[in-house]
Amino acid sequence: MPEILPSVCPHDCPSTCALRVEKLDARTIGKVSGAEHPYTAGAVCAKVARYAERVHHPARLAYPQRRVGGKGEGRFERIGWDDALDLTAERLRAAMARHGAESVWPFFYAGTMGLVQRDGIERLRHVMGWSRQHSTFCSAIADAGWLAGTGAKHGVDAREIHEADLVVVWGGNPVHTQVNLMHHITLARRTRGTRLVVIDPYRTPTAAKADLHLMPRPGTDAALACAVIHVLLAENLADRDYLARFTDFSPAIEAHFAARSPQWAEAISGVPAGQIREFARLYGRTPRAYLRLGYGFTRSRNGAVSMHAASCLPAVSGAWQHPGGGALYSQGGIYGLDRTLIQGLDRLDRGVRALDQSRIGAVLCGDAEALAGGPPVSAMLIQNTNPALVAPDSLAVRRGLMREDLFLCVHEQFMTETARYADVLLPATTFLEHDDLYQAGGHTFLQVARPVIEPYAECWPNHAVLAGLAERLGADHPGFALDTPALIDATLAASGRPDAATIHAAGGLDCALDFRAAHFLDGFGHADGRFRFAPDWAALGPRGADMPPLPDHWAVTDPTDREHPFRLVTAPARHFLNSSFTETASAQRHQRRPTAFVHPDDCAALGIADGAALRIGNRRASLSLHVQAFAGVQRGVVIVESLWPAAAFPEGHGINALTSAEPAAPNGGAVFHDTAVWLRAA
Ligand SMILES: Nc1nc2c(c(=O)[nH]1)N[C@H]1C(S)=C(S)[C@@H](COP(=O)(O)OP(=O)(O)OC[C@H]3O[C@@H](n4cnc5c(=O)[nH]c(N)nc54)[C@H](O)[C@@H]3O)O[C@H]1N2
Ligand SMILES: Nc1nc2c(c(=O)[nH]1)N[C@H]1C(S)=C(S)[C@@H](COP(=O)(O)OP(=O)(O)OC[C@H]3O[C@@H](n4cnc5c(=O)[nH]c(N)nc54)[C@H](O)[C@@H]3O)O[C@H]1N2
Ligand code: SF4
Ligand SMILES: [Mo]
Repeated sequence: MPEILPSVCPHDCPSTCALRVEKLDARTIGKVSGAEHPYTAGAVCAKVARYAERVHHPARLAYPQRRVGGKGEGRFERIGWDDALDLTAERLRAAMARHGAESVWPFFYAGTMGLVQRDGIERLRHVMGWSRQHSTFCSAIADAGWLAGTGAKHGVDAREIHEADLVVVWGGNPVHTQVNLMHHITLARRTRGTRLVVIDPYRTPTAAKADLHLMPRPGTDAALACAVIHVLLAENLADRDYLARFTDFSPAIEAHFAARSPQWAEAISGVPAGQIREFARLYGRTPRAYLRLGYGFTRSRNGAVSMHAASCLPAVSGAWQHPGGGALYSQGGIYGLDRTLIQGLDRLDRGVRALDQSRIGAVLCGDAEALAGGPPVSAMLIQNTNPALVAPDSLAVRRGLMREDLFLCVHEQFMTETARYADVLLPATTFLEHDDLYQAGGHTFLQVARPVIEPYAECWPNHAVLAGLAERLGADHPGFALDTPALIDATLAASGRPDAATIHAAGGLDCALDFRAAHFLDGFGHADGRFRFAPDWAALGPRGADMPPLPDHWAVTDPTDREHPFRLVTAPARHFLNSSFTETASAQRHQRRPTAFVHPDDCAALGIADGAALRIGNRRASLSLHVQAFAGVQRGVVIVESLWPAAAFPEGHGINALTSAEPAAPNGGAVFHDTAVWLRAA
């Protein structure tokens, strides 16, 4: 019998699954499955069930390397760890000597969600005074939109789905992106007859399972939400007492919604007025209505307005008061961890410039505004992200990475699009080979994971690389002197939580808020305790001033015109996780080839046969892929499930060559699902 060890999935996914890993020997795993944990409930996605394929992949980076070919060519020679870290430290010091500390820009994202391995790079940054990162790839827009109304980043426990009579999945596709949520919804439907409504511009596998699927044009969700509220108010389905006690509702706000009818919303969203009314009545007549708000509908220039508008629904109906009623976007705000030691917050200087990670192309290409008027970025250290593929306006990113005067150190598990541009390339462990501490967005558990197997070849964890550089750079901070388990224990102690061994032995620590707090029954997160229909957008970011004062359709999305008649949505593919897993043969087999879902009538109008070659493009770039005639989408909308590697396209660049790096309001954020394009037969 192989040994079975516990672990935690580190990937960038709200589920943060509690895992059971079959250990075959000191260096080898077998199957991965879901642990008996209240949220994971024994289920994991197919990608991670097959993790042996990724962790034991022959293309794993095995040892440090130094570039010998031209930038981006991908030719390297093997070197030792000492040489690699010496060389990196020397080049970082040289950049600082030439242009100052702000010319070094450490860059990271959530390839691992472990707090030590993901966020430790912040400690080195702050101690050295290097440029800060404004993290905007994923949640900046959604966070602002959610906080605008509720004022606090938490919501109703997903376990309450079992007490709900209606679940609304708005702008999320859990069958692809968060399989455990689907598991709980399916159980509730079976045991309680819970109904499911999905709001998504295409018939995703989640939408295909729904009792009702509303299929708006991308970027029109606020109009839809306003019309739903219009019906609730007009048909006596609003909870007037709740509105008066818990919100800033007023006659002026009522008049605003009275002018936003289902017919008005139909003209904007393409969702039939009758369907909007049907949904509003179902929602308004179901006290136990659970709204699960995804990220997808916020990846637009008006995404924060859409998120806020949708979050107004339970404030109008009063669903927050009932078991199984209310909303969840993320539980990210409940953990209350003291991150000082991990992130070196005691050394944070807010006077140091912060550069927007989604504008990495403009930053590296020397755009003065993107550089906040400061020096050029001339050295980078990248961990846990693949910006050459995943950042918007990716051709600009690649132009920037080609700069001969830029020093780039990439710490990675695989030879990604970004790794190919490295001057120094370092091999990273996976979560199965290092310790970490995890919190979750989709559930409420803090979890600790220990290594299951020994590090592969010469791979190092992120923490070790940072400590090695800190030593060479003379960066002094207690966090570098501790090993990862000690860093976790010190963080837990500073946060008033039990130690790592206790949490590990218990299979996690439930940090759920009690019913009243989770349902905001003691008030919302704002000073006056009220939900806000009229947000203070300006307080949420520098681009808040021009935003609509009340929920409304805000027509700032990439406009279609005669040359660009289609709206492109680049929704996540089931078998890829951002740019991860694209290296595995099984994922490639399942996803087949880059495909555009296009309405059959649009295919006919364009003279493109189902399965034919297709080109998609705009002013930034064009790409070749294949078409699939697909009736589950409005005319004028095209879906390309992502993120295929650049090499999957004959042009050698990925889908983000088409997306814009224009920052969303109010606080920045990438607008991945907001792109006007043309389609042509290839
Ligand atoms: N298999 C897989 N799982 C993943 C990921 C992955 O790439 N692959 N990525 C992970 C990450 S980093 C994240 S942040 C989460 C994201 O997971 P989700 O919260 O599910 O968000 P998205 O996947 O961006 O988009 C979800 C849905 O939103 C829809 N959508 C796009 N535009 C609009 C719109 O204007 N209105 C409405 N109503 N819907 C819209 C898309 O069509 C898509 O079906 O998933 C995580 N899980
Ligand atoms: N067109 C389009 N673009 C998108 C999106 C979309 O929906 N459409 N989604 C966006 C979203 S929501 C996100 S979050 C971003 C995410 O995009 P990325 O930040 O690139 O995220 P991942 O692909 O999850 O992980 C990046 C890398 O982290 C590495 N990694 C994992 N663990 C470790 C570790 O412990 N140490 C080190 N050194 N490396 C590690 C992996 O090998 C992987 O190559 O993509 C965004 N880009
Ligand atoms: S569903 Fe998400 S958290 Fe769970 S195993 Fe898959 S990627 Fe990891
Ligand atoms: Mo994300």
